Amino acid sequence: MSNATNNNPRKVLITGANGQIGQVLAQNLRARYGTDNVITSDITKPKVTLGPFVFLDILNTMRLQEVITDHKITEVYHLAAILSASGEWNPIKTWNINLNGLLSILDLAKDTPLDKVFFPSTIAVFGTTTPRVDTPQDTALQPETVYGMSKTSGELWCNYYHNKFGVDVRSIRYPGIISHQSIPAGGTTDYAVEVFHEAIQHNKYECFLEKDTRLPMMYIDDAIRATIELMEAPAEKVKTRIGYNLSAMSFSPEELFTEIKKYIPELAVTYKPDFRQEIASSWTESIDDQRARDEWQWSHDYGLPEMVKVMTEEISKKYKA
Ligand code: AKB
Repeated sequence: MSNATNNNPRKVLITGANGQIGQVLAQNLRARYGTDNVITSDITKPKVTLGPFVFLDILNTMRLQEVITDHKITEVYHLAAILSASGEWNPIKTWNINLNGLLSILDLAKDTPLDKVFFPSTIAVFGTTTPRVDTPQDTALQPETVYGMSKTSGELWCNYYHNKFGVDVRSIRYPGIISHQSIPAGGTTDYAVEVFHEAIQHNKYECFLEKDTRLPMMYIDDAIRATIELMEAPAEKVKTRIGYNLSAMSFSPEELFTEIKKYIPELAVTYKPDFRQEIASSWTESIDDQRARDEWQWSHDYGLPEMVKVMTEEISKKYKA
């Protein structure tokens, strides 16, 4: 990724910025485009504010319009969403937040200076009718969670607004994201972050998935770099306006715990699968991301051993401090 450009006219808004991806994305975009050119927003104030922040409930369309016009926003990273596990507790609210917020943003992008939108999609768009191994870019999308349904529909709306109104909207199907900066909540892949905290603090972990459930995963630095590289790619390279498949590593809980035990041999794991097992079993286990590699030269840096090393180091530092 090249360095930040000077005289950058970009003015970025991140919605749902308090979440796992938003916090790290904001930090990276601020380093590239300047602190004041990146406005974070959410429904609650973050514990630490490192730049401009506004309160924004994504369902309040008037407020959204006000923020976008008052701050002369040119790009929105629309991260506000309810994830797969939480979504099942409140399906209609999840549908409204995940889809209606996106529709308001796409519609504003039609006729305001807002000219670029990022929509995070997910491996949750896949379902049991999708090929499980090396899942192709163009494939069956019959998700079984409301989160997956909202993201699949969101992808189609992005494609529609691009084709019909020329909105420059770009999207990635994120695998499970593994990060040390925050503890994610509400997702099915969260176990892969939780285990580091439990292992380092207590030498034990009770896993809510079966030991052999393999899922696609990605380290946060790869996810952030992919997002920025896609958003900065010349428009003519971005030929796909539904979510790009993106891949870095795939592992099962057992494979992850074996790698962690190289650093924490005392780690004792038990398995107690809950409702999230059914969600995980409906997703695919590895992803073919050749399209992203061909079109905008995506490539990942972190595999399982590199990710476990950096996660163990970073989370250990946190607890020592
Ligand atoms: C979740 O588990 O819901 C998310 C995702 C894969 O989109 N991490």
